[in-house]
Amino acid sequence: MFKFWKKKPKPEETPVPATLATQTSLAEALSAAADNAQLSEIATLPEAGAVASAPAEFAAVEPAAPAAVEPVPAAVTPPPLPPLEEETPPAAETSAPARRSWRERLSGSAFARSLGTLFSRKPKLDEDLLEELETALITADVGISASTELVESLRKRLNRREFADADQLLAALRQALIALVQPIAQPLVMATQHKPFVVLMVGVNGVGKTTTIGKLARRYQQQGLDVMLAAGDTFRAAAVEQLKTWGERNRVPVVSQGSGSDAASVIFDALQSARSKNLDLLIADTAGRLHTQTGLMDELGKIRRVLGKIDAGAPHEVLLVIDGTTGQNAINQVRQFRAAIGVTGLVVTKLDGTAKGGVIFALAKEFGLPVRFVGLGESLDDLREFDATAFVDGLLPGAIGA
Ligand SMILES: Nc1nc2c(ncn2[C@@H]2O[C@H](COP(=O)(O)OP(=O)(O)OP(=O)(O)O)[C@@H](O)[C@H]2O)c(=O)[nH]1
Ligand SMILES: [Mg+2]
Repeated sequence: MFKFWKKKPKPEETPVPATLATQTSLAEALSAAADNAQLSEIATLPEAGAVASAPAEFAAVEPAAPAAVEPVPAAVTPPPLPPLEEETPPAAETSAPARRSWRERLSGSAFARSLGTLFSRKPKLDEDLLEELETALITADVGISASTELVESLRKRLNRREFADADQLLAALRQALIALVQPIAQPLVMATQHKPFVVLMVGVNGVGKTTTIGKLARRYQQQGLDVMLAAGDTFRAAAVEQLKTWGERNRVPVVSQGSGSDAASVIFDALQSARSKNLDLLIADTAGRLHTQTGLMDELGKIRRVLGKIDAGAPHEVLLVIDGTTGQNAINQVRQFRAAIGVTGLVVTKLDGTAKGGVIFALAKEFGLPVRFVGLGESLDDLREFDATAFVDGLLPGAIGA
């Protein structure tokens, strides 16, 4: 067993040397994993036949040594799913289960409210309107650079008398906003040659990583994929339990070790297990972390190095989860996580509620990173693939006076 996996080094005193993990041979790493696997707990499904009679049993603990694991046949049909219970379903949602529109979800944002107010008073086409518009965009987190650029291009067109009325200016703003975010509306495509496809969720504390994992697990399972989760947030015991609950709810196996164990080790074990079972998708949770927590940020690099011993391309997707209410700090978060592990896609959560709504435009302007999903609420249906047109139309008034 590897000591460096078990011991959490204090970064200030004993930083993990960058070469430590890479010096380990594959054979050593695998035997270490077999060792670690004894310590890992895999909450998994009962046998298919037992599912109907005992749907809530997830207590089976199974050694993860590959030889002892029966591979899941590729064509296996997932067992029928129980009705999904939301963690804390808001009263309105329990009585109105219908999928809500983007506009319903986004209408409370500062973006939608201020633009709605601005255009509802049938404004005159003049410099005052452009200035108010610029202020509204900046205040709604669109960011100074993107807001200035948007308004400048409208100003040029206004001066060329391209707009007969405010309706036409609004239509031009809509087109410009869509054009800004259309390039980043790129859904997550899982290349089938990666089996399992490994998704690593990262982000600062409380942004919605674990909740999003639960929703993604359910989504992909419904698409017929065999999914496994790795409880890589070993920082808090409650985090492991939270993920296990999602696993039980979705009937998806969850690989975990005790809290305080090494995150890289847990995720390594999970990848080995998912591989031996021929599963399609492994989604790994991680603890929330700030860039100031050097040890935790370094841990991300270690996770990548260790996974690379099994599959050089893993993780195939690093999803940075951003809380949509964060404002311009989102820009710093992307910079920091990019530097620590590399980020291939974003999930922007909590765009409902108190989010100002504009942060995705700022992110698009600054980085151009794909936004895979957005969270428009706490229910399962509220995790949507990012749709540029639906998003912009949800934020803007439908027409002047609307
Ligand atoms: N309104 C709203 N709430 C959300 C959304 N996504 C997540 N949440 C809530 O955000 C809270 C935090 O979610 P978690 O999934 O625990 O966040 P986390 O990033 O895993 O947190 P840590 O593990 O502590 O870093 C929970 O109450 C979620 O229900 C969303 O799109 N909209
Ligand atoms: Mg979490």
